[in-house]
Amino acid sequence: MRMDRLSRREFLRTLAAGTTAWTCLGCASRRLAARAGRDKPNIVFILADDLGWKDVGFMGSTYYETPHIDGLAGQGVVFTNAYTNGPNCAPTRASLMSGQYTPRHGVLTVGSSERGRARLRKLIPVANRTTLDASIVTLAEALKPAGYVSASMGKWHLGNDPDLGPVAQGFDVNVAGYEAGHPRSYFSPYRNPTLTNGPDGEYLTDRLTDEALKFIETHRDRPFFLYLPHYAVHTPLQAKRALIEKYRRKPPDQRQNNPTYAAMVESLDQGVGRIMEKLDELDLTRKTVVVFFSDNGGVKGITSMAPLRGGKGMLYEGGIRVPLVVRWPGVVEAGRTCDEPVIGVDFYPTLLALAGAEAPEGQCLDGQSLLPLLGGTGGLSPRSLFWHFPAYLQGKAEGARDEYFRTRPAGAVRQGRWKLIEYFEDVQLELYDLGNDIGETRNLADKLPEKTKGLHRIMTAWRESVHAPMPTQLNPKYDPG
Ligand SMILES: [Ca+2]
Repeated sequence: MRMDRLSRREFLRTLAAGTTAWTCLGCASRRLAARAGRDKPNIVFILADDLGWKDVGFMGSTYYETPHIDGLAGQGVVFTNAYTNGPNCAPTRASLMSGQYTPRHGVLTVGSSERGRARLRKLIPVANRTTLDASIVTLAEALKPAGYVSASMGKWHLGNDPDLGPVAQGFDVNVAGYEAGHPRSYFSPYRNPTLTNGPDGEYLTDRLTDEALKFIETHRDRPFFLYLPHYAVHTPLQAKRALIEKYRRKPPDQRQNNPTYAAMVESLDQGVGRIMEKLDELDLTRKTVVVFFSDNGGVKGITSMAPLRGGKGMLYEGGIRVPLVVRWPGVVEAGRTCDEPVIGVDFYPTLLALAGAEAPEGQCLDGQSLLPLLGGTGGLSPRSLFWHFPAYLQGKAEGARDEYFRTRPAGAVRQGRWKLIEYFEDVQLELYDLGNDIGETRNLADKLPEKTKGLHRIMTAWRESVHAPMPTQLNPKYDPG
């Protein structure tokens, strides 16, 4: 099915209009909508864990080798300003599944919000939810009425079945997903309650790929949604020996130079390659939308996001800006780059729109459909992007404000080229011009007070609109001396 440019646009408009709106469309569009209904695209959503903005070849890494992911990038559109909803794992996943900013579902951080030494925490942080409420209509639940069979294969991190795991939340199949945020072992025996062990020494990333290929084979004749949240490349750093040896022999980059981590990245890349190959083999490539994304920035000390500041756990760009590719042959023009800022919650409306699925009634969705950007037919409505992280994360990290915490309770807003970060302990504001200073090296808050105030007002109003909980109580144990 090769679409010329005009019919491609028409096709996208039809999808964007949704299945209920066809009566107002012309005959040609109605035919296209009918075809869209019959030929709903499959969705393969590959989510890497802790993979940093520059941890793939197409984003500039010269040490890690990711030829398959780079190939995918060359066949799709690369988003250079793609953000996760949280600077760590669970918040981003809860936002992907719900389509909502973190204050709405309450998964604000991983585990306890009270990390680090009590005497150094000035505020009592906001209590965290560690599970996604069952009442939320997840992406899998929303796609089901449109005829999609779905699987979650890998890290879930939002609760356990039978009440809050992937199956409880609408997936037909769950492999390896439960409450844990990292594997006990990357090698079988896995000691994972939702994954049977393979032969001793089997590698988890390979196994998840095997399971994904089986799922694709089985459901080749109907629309499927494969959510593939790899455990890789989260710690523990464990990789296949031969690959580690390969990178030990390779001259390291000044900043990216961990052979085990590099080997983990390569295994992830091989998995992506095998999925692409399977789609080709089954003649599904043109019928399948493939998304490649990460859940937060890379971990400082293991990898480098330079020139971005900071890493996982921080609201600086290194913590929340990640690689993103979307491939959809016939709709997305190959080899394009898009600089428009996009964020995790955009996937929910995007995937619903391309599947012709209805948005759940009464569930506020915070993102925008990316279909106009994917098809190159238009832009998004003007908006700001927001982050809310009213929690403490311990650990020294380059780019942090002090040596005890990766982050103290904070919020951030991005509007166009501007980004404002607020640290809640002392209403400390930092303003950055990302257009000129992608590394967030020059705080312009004092130099541009009007811009700073304006963005702060926008962020405050947003917090009120989503009922974002703020830490306001002083910690009686606080004793910085
Ligand atoms: Ca993560």
